[in-house]
Amino acid sequence: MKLIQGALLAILILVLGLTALSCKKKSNPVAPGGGANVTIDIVADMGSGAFGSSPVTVNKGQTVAWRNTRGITHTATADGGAWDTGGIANGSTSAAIQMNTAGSFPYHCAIHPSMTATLVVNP
Ligand SMILES: [Cu+2]
Repeated sequence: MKLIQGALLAILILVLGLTALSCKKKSNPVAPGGGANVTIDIVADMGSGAFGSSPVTVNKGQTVAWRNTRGITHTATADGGAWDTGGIANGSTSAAIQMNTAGSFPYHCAIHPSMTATLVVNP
């Protein structure tokens, strides 16, 4: 009988431990649009400084997202059309885009063409 009680206690502790672990995961949700290897902040509504630091360099296969800290919608659109975030509303972060082609990618905001920057993808 004592052996069975001991086994039940062990199972109870195990279940409580697993429950605590799963609760911990839920308390740290991935932010919408988060999880990219690199996130570039949009910090102005015009000019070559609009996308924060530029150029930003990533490795091929890494993901990049853009976070809009401004009051109006922007995009990050590769000049050659290789990728496009679509509209990023104020306070939002774009989907993570995986950069599968090495090279230097000048890009701009499709709504405000004076907003320019460069993303470099290392092979
Ligand atoms: Cu814009």
